[in-house]
Amino acid sequence: MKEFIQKLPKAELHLHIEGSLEPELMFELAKRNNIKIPYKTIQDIKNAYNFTNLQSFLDIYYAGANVLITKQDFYDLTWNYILKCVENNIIHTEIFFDPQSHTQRGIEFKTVILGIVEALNDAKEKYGITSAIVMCFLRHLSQEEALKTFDEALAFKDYIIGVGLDSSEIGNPPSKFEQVFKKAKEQGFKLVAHAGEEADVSYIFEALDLLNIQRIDHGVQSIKSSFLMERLKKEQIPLTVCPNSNIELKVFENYSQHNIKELLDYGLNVSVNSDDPAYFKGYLNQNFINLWENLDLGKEDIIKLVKNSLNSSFISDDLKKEYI
Ligand code: ES4
Ligand code: ZN
Repeated sequence: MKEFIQKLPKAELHLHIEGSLEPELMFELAKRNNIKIPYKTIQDIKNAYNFTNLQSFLDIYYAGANVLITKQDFYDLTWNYILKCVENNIIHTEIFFDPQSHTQRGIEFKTVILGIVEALNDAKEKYGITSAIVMCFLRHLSQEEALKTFDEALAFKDYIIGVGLDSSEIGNPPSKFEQVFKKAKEQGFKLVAHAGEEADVSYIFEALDLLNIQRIDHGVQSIKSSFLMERLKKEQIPLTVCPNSNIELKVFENYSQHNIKELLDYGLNVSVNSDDPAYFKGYLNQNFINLWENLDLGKEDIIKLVKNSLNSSFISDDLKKEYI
């Protein structure tokens, strides 16, 4: 089965590029840029990755991102993830980045985006991997700050396919960002948002009805509303589920408690994604393997999950036909 999973050509739709920063590269960049990090060894870093909820992870994730300074750093970060795509047989990836976690530290927007874009161009050229970039707004910050970031992004519009919403969910509902999502829609951006990762289903309803999103990131709390489940099924709204993330952040106690199989069996459009693989013990294949080992998943289920991700991607219909 491991070989079967490995060999399937896959897409990834929910991956924070800053969450692919491996401890080894964090150490190297800290040294290169003369940045102090609170760890003496790579093992120290790994020991710190012991989370109790989303916020306990985010604190460490934002601290880790402080080592990213130059365009080359963002290139190296992205290139290392591309090498993992090759290992995992990921043929198409749609990556999130958090510009505000960098611009807030005085790093220019263009430094971040151009480093990422250059690596993704090389990925296409060297490995034929296709990709897209989705810019996320940090929901713990204000809508005003999101609007400012949006205006800054317009100069790089051609590189950004869509906008998303991430960071601390509870207490920061989608309704806080109605205006900026409306603007993004008017400008032709695709829309996604993290919703129902930890917070209740009202966040998912708001994301759908107030922000008009086309995909829900996580969405595993949907199961608590049969009304919502019916709607998600009927409209085939994609849910980009991240099993390792949900276990590491204690959304579910263990893999056998994860509800992805129930969502799939109900007829929802769910896919498997790695979220922040450097922090959550593994890349895409490992997510599938963990599900396979703990849930009653057949080969058909795995194929369906992979097809869902290719189908729900923002690639052109022509490319979709080629891939599926
Ligand atoms: C994230 Cl797992 C998760 N949830 C919300 N925001 C995030 N940013 C990076 N990883
Ligand atoms: Zn995420």
